[in-house]
Amino acid sequence: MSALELYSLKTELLHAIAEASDLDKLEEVRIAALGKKGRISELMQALGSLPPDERKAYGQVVNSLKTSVGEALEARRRELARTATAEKLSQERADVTLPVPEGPLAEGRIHPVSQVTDEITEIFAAMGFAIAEGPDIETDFNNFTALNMPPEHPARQDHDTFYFAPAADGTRALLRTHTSPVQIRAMLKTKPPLRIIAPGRVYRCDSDQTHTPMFHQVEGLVIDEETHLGHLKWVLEEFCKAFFEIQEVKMRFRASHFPFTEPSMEVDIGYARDGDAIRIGEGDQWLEILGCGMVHPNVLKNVGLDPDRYQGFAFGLGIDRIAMLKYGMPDLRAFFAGDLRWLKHYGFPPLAIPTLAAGLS
Ligand code: 2NL
Repeated sequence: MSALELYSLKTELLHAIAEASDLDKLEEVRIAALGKKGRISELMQALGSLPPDERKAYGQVVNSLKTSVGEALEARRRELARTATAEKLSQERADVTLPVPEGPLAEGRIHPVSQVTDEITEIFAAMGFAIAEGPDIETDFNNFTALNMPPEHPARQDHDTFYFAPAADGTRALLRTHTSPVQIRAMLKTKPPLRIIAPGRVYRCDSDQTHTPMFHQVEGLVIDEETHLGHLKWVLEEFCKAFFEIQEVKMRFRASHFPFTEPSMEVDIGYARDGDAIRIGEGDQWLEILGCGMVHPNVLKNVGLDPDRYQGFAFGLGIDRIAMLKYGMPDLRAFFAGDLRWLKHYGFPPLAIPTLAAGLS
């Protein structure tokens, strides 16, 4: 091939590269030039049959042609890939203001227990509490002994505990009867100050109209050096206002007893009947909603904290009960029956995530 022919081949190939309008077309050009039977590859193969004195100079020309074409191919490939991505992005842009299409996302419902758990954790998270979790299967120490209920303590009987078969060393695992063991684990692991809430499943061998063998609880715990009852009252008042979405709340703290707190209190919230509905926060009827108190010095000692330096408060409430109250669900057992008609009626849309800013419910 003459120098002129080589030059025009180069012009032709560079032109075809520039004209290739997508990556597939560019690939065709590449194969036609540099593929096994491509035009440049054939020139390279023909080198072998040239007389040695011509081979070197001609080889250099063909090689430089090959390099130029290769570089032009790569530059064009990058350019086309970039525009292909931009094109794809512009076509695949999602309009997030469109309604959720028919399908699982529109059909599905969030169980009221999950909804209320999210509402409660959202409120405490905004007050600076961290969320703690632990296993459903617990040790006797974490569930009872550490909480100031030694092996023969009578309060253990009130818990109707599900025990596992004893291990070889005589210890018996159990299904936690409250979420307190989560807070015991937290105190054993993390040095104060501590502010946590522990939501989760708990188990008691008890089943009737108002009790199911598995139910849900949230407990809260604050441990610091100057924590007192005033803090506890404020936290619970703010919680009730936020949870029931009301401006003012009437609350009553009654003396009570728990082995793990001293003093201990049960908290009632005022309400009024309004036909079939009840109005929370006003009126002269009382409804018990939670238990609380200052953490017992023995509990602090049991997790290795000095009760002369640290104090704290704790509280516990039943999620299922408070969900029934807020959303007017009359029958606890329906919660765990798995009836889709019930879930359709009482469940929550999956994308309506409760936040304090947008309103909880
Ligand atoms: C109730 C009462 C309560 C606690 C739970 C607690 C946890 C630790 C230490 C001290 Cl680690 N206390 N939890 C305290 C008072 C009451 O629950 O009626 N729950 C449904």
